[in-house]
Amino acid sequence: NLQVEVGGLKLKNPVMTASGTFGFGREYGEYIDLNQLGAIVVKGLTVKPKEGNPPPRVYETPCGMLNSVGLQNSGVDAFIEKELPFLRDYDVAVIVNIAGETIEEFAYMAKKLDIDGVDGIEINVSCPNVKKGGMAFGINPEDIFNITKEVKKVTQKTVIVKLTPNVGDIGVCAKAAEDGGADAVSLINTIAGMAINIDTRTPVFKNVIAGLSGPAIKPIALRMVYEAARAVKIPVIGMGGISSFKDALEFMIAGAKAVAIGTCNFVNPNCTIEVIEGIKQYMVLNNIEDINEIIGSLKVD
Ligand code: ORO
Repeated sequence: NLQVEVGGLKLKNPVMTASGTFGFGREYGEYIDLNQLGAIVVKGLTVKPKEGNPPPRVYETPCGMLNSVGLQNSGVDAFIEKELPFLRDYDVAVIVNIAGETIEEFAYMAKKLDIDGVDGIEINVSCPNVKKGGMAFGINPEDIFNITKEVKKVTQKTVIVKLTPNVGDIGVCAKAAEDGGADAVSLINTIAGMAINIDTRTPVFKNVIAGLSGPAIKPIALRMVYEAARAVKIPVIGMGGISSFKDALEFMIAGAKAVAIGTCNFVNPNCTIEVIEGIKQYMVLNNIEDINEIIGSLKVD
């Protein structure tokens, strides 16, 4: 059995896409069978259409990627009108990532999205690229608590809170989400990083700070997922540099009930499918009948 339940949401398997790396599934639908995914987490939405940050928006490092997209998207209404009908044609859970600038905006979008075809809401309190300096609501446990509470009031959907790693104690942030009524937490969003052009001695990104993702952040993400899973009773969705089924299993053993694949989608569009297949083979080889046996099974003396 590959089925897992994440905060009331039954997923056919624990592998989902990470917000912002999979668009709304259209492009990837040409390469892979979207029906095979545990869930699709769509690109972050804002109340109004957003142009995003000036270029460059991405920059490759030897072991990861920096991004400063700035939440470019066409807004929540365009999503409901144009993208959701496409996703509804598939038998896959749809989780909608929302990024408000105020508590009211989060609640406004969550209420609008309390409709058929949306299975879950992911509250994005962790985008590093909107305010200069890379700060987000997610660095303040009180903000996490309040936003979660207001969103929970207006939606029947599974509410997931996406946490930022740019904090001292991730357990406290995960607990704030749980106390606010979250059904699950997901982590990590990108780690604040930067790059400099040595010829011009200027920052590569206009905002100076950008979000680091990919293999470079995996050990940090794994440690934070482990800490968060110990701090809360609600399910944890683990992500950060997962590029193989082995990476995914590490996160699950550390306590993640599900995992999300982000940056690897850019490198290998078939990555999610390969991870699902790899987990299946691992289970057969190790006589594991139920994936849930693996979750949080880390042996620590
Ligand atoms: N980039 C990230 O790394 N995380 C987010 O949540 C959003 C963005 C972006 O749109 O720039």
